Amino acid sequence: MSKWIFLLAAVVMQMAPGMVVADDRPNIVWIFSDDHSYQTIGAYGGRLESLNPSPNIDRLAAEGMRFDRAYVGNSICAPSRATLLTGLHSHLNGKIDNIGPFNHDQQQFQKILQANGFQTVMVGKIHLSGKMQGFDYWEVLPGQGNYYNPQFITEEGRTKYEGEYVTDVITRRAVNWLENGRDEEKPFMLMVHHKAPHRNWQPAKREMSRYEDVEIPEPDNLFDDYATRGVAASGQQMEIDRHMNLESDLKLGGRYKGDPQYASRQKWFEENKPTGIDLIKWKYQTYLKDYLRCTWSVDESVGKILDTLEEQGLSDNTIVMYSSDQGFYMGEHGWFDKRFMYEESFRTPLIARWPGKIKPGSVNTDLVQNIDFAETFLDLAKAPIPEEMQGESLVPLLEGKTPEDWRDSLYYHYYEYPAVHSVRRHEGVFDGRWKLIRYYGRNVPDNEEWELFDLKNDPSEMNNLASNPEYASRIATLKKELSRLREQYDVPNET
Ligand SMILES: [Ca+2]
Repeated sequence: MSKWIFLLAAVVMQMAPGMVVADDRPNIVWIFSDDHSYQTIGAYGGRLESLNPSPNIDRLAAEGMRFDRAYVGNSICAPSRATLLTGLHSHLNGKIDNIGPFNHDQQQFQKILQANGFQTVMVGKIHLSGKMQGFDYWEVLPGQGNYYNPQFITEEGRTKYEGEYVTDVITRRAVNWLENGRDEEKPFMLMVHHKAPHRNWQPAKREMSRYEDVEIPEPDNLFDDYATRGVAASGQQMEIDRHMNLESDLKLGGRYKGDPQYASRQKWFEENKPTGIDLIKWKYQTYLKDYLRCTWSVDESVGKILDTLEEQGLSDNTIVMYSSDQGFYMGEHGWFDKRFMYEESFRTPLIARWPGKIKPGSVNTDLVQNIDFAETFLDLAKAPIPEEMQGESLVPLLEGKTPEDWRDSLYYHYYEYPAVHSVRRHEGVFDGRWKLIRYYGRNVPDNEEWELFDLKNDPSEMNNLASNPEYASRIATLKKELSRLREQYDVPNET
């Protein structure tokens, strides 16, 4: 008997710390798009649902869980990706804006997954210059990448895919890895990161007639006048009216002159010459259609990946998650782009399917944030979670068992100013109903300006209540909560 115990002990001692014996751990497929708004995903409902814009993502939601209160900590591309990998808010992972470098040497969840027996793969857009670490295989776009004839960087160098559309290439490379690249002895983490539908919203040529004769519903606040709100809302540069460019955004004239993909648009515009309100409405329609054509290809990609998992016999033991690096304005407040703490860009889609674990068709309304993703992946892999990571694992939520002490507020902080789109620096707190935002620094009156919104009665955030004395105690409570969050997340005092 004691001999058996000795043998067992010897086996255990030879295993690496944290290593799990029999692999009952799920594979993870993480599909991540760039600037994909929840408003353009059918499963989220809303004014665009009737267009049926995302049948495959909707299928994922029907078979899994939809998170209705998933948010980011800093609504802009590269910082959101840095948070995804590190599980840290921007001020601690160092990537506060799109401009500064990302320190790849720091701790990232994929390094821990790899050390714990997972195969780790990244295909697509990461928008963090420098060599990826912790991936067995990576193939990424340089910077923003190109929609057509895209180049990809790997450990070995660059490859250009002539005559191809970026979403198709990313899908095919991911499918190819699932079919031919796997080590069947190991669970895997496959990250499929789309460039689409990032500005300037260039669709696959085959999609140009989609939505051609459709009138896209407008948001009620397409003609927002920014009354009641502070200088940041009126001083931004992301209006469809004043800042959306006819050539680079809407593909009229200049480099698009004579391009057959946009010939009928060009012809219509020359014949009709819309101005004033008509021009804004035309820009809105054209922008939304190009965007939805891009997201259609992303949705097709989701379908192909789900089909491949099924064909490979992997569906049952794979959790598939879909999200975006942040939300986006689809004409709400008259805008395109992101950056603000207002709902459309602060919120992001999050959908997960995990057969046998997630109840099909379920909806979660807990406050979750992109600081939670890294810890979720580690928890799924039964790998150790570093103390420093700032989120919480979503695994209990996926299993329908939200902990009693789950967070009841979120911290947000946007830094990139002065910069493109001119959105002032701001931070804030959101408790699921009340949102308090503090704009500060350059080009903010008296260096500080506050906004308060009641999302229950004002879901479009049109009515800033910050200067209304009736809400003084509400503001005091939220300011206290903001200070508490700053302390909890180690936000430096100078910001
Ligand atoms: Ca983005």
